[in-house]
Amino acid sequence: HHFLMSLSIALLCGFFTVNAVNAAPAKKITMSADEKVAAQKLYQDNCQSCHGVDRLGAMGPALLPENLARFRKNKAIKVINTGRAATQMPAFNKTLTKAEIASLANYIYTPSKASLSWTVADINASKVQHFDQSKLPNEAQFDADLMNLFIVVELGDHSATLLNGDTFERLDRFKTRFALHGGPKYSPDGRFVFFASRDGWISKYDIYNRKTVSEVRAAINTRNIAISNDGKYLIVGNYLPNNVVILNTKDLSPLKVIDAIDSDGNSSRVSAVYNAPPRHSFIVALKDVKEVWEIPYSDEGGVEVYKGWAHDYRVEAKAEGWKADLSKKSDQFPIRRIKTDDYLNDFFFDPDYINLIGTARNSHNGQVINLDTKKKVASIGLTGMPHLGSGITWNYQGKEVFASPNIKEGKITVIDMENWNIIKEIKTEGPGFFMRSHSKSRYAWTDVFFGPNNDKVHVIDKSTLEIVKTLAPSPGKNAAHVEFTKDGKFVLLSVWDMDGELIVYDAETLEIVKRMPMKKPSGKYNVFNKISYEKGTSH
Ligand code: DHE
Repeated sequence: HHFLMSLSIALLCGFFTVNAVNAAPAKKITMSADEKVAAQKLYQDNCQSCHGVDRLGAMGPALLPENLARFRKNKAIKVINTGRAATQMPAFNKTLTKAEIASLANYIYTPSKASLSWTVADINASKVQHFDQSKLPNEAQFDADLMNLFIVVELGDHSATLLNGDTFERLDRFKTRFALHGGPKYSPDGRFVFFASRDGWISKYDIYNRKTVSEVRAAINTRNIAISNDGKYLIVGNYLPNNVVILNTKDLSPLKVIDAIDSDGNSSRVSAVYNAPPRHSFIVALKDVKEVWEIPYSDEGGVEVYKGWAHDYRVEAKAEGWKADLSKKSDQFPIRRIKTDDYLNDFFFDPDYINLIGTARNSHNGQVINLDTKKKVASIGLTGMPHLGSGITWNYQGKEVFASPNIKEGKITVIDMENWNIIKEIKTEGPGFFMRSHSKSRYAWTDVFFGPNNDKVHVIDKSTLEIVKTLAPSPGKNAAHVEFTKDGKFVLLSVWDMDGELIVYDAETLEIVKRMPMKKPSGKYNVFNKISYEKGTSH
């Protein structure tokens, strides 16, 4: 049922090493009523001022089973005992007894009795305006190629680095919200970047002024965000509550909250949201129902701007109750429902955004669904657990191919996108998580995120589909996630460790050019590659 979650448990039990991910969903914990009352009192006296009423989070992260699913309880006990470096979290081992700390740790893994609703009023009330945007200069306050900047997320101390992609010098390092996840999203001009934290915080950072300008809490437990082509709208996909929230990027005010409910009335978690640029729409992946949604967002004629579904748009619109007049505020963001045969996890889109490739929950088969006709067009016999979300495409012998790593088996699967046949499975030294390339580079890079070889990365020649080199950037430490510079000439790689590094490689000679110490750097995102939807990168 909890597919991806159980996926991370399976991975943890099987493969994860110390520095990868602290993700082990907690066992269901039960406390007697008396124990709970005592623990609640302890919580109110010691934790509430930072972690919020009803454990919903405040300055500190939310302490609810849903938000802690990736955090082992013994790690929680350790954090309560000794505090957390570089945060406001103090050590409680001097003021609380061992039993009290154990009781608190149990308490935070029990469900909250408070109704876990998060209304528009809550969203509005959470808003933090750090700077008045209208008073900030509209030119970059530093000298650099604004298209070749990088944001590097450093998970280790919940920070991010703004990096000059020509000189590889830091332009800024700033605090982020606790536990960011998914790629941050840039405004189409590259000036602003939006981050999402697992606790539902959305932060808007003004690159030109190197300032976090505003923040809002859109939900209690969030998956990821996507931004519209025109940069006006940001959609937030959530597990708690089961909904998507559409924000105005100008001031992060909520424009619409859409509960994730299928046409039969069943509620579902939202596993992810995506922007589909040629369609002028957001795609919403639903975890617990057999539907995928498309939400057209354009104000210029709404759904009609996309030619692909003009053919049946009016018929469909009528059948599904779409409102034709999308210039009317209340009619904005209609839902186009696409019913699927199976629950779909982990998505990838073809470069034209006509087909969606998803893995079916039980069979792990790839399902190809045409978004225009809403029909399944092919099934791909995939084994293990392909990580489609990290897939990339390139041109191989005159045709478009799609390649994705596999979280369970040591292989990269390469698929012909014309007939959906598997062309090749490239054997790797273990299961991997991320994959990257650039249209100007002949190589694709992939990590070996899981297992004993997680310090290795493979460099694959895109024209032969062979591994040409296996690197060990920092032996013994997990190496993962690369991104190219704007021109494809350099590759930035993470040594995913508390005592980690960002390593810059020459993309052609594969020699190291620079090493920068960083605190568990995870993803890194190049402005140009992201805003131009470069084929070798994530979107
Ligand atoms: Fe991610 C992206 C889902 C666990 C780091 N991850 C994504 C995206 C999805 C996703 C749907 C694409 C969203 C986007 O970028 O807008 N991730 C999931 C899961 O379902 C899973 C397996 C379980 C979970 O707990 O959510 C999961 N992810 C992890 C991790 O354990 C990682 C390694 C560490 C972490 O940060 O929690 C992790 N995920 C990332 C990163 C990206 C990402 C760094 C962005 C990659 C990119 O290059 O764009």
